[in-house]
Amino acid sequence: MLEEPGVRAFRLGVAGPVGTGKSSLIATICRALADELRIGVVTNDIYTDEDARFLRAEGVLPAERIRSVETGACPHTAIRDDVTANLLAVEDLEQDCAPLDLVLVESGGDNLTATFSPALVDAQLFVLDVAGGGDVARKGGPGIARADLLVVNKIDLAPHVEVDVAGMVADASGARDGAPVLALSKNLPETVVELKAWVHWLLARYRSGEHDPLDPGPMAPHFHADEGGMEVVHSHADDGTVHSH
Ligand SMILES: Nc1nc2c(ncn2[C@@H]2O[C@H](COP(=O)(O)OP(=O)(O)OP(=O)(O)O)[C@@H](O)[C@H]2O)c(=O)[nH]1
Ligand SMILES: [Mg+2]
Repeated sequence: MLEEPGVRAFRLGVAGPVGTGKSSLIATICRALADELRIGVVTNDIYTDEDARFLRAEGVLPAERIRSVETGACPHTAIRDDVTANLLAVEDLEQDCAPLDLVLVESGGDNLTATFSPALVDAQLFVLDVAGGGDVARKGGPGIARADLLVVNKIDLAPHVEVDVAGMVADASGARDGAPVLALSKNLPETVVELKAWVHWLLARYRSGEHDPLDPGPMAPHFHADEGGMEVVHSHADDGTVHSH
């Protein structure tokens, strides 16, 4: 539990394309850790509160610890560009249900470019699905490359969709300079144990001050009218991206 009452919770974002298993993963974390940590959840849906209703129906947490934000726009807007609605939801949740150890924020399902701003979460995981194809991990993007953890999810389905999980994990590790990749299935308890261990590890690092929130991007290719045209390539050294001007 919290070392000091009143300290804000560790905030962990869960992003990834539509249907990759974000809500199920959150339900899995809640089930696995409910006896050890006080957890709250904020879900984001574009037009509904479907994900919050799913989690309440799963009975993984007291209903008042599950809040929803209806974004009404591109999912990444609410987790990256203007995080106000989410930040208010997280802060209200932390206040109403204090003390919480962990708040999970689910992004609306988006494409490969969606990542959380560090203004909203302390760390983030990005979820891919083997059923999306073994090549996806190689295609890269800010979440795949720089999220704190990349999850290759639904590995129980791999034989049915002819995906080589070990190959997909190796591709993902290659795209991440060796940063952690977890092959997960909610139906394979040994993988859930690994997910649980990762959350504990990161929470311990956060509490001891060793964890630095990272902004994974994205920095989309763009041009500036007053710069030297399309041939100029420069690097944003602070976030590691390189792009053309
Ligand atoms: N076989 C299998 N199915 C899974 C697993 N995880 C999730 N699913 C299924 O995948 C579907 C989508 O899961 P969700 O958790 O709703 O996915 P999501 O990413 O939250 O979806 P959106 O919020 O709509 O983007 C559901 O039918 C889940 O039951 C898994 O590990 N194995
Ligand atoms: Mg969901």
